Amino acid sequence: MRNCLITACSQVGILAATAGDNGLVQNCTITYNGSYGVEARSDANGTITVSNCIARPNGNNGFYGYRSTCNLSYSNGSTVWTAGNQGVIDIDPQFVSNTDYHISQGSPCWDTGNPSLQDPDGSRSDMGYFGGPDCPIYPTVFEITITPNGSNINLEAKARANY
Ligand SMILES: [Ca+2]
Repeated sequence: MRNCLITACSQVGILAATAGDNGLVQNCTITYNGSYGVEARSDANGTITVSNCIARPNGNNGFYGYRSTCNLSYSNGSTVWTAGNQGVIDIDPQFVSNTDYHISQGSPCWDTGNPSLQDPDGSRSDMGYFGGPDCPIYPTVFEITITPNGSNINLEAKARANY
């Protein structure tokens, strides 16, 4: 699971509860859910590898490993029984707003993701949905030219990548 936004779930944002659940969760923003952000609790010792994620605020801890391994790195959220924990912080990610999950300039998630991953601009990866090599890139239109052409019009738009 890469570059997903998981928000407003009534319970856990991402739950690994089936025996043998294994997987990767990378560059996800998991926020405003009713319970844990990411919970690994299968009974068969699965391993969920979580990197470059933001899991706060949520109704319970950001990352929770229980009877299964939550191998965590370069992420932002509170932890219970997680493994690894390199580069993990628990600080306000400074979203643009409660409904816009871009991180603000100066956010502790800016350029603090896994140093082996880059953002599309070549910088060190950011944590969260808008970071990492697979982040969504939206065009921001900054110029529109409309030119009459007989009974039609020609429309030209210039845009830059925005992520
Ligand atoms: Ca970056």
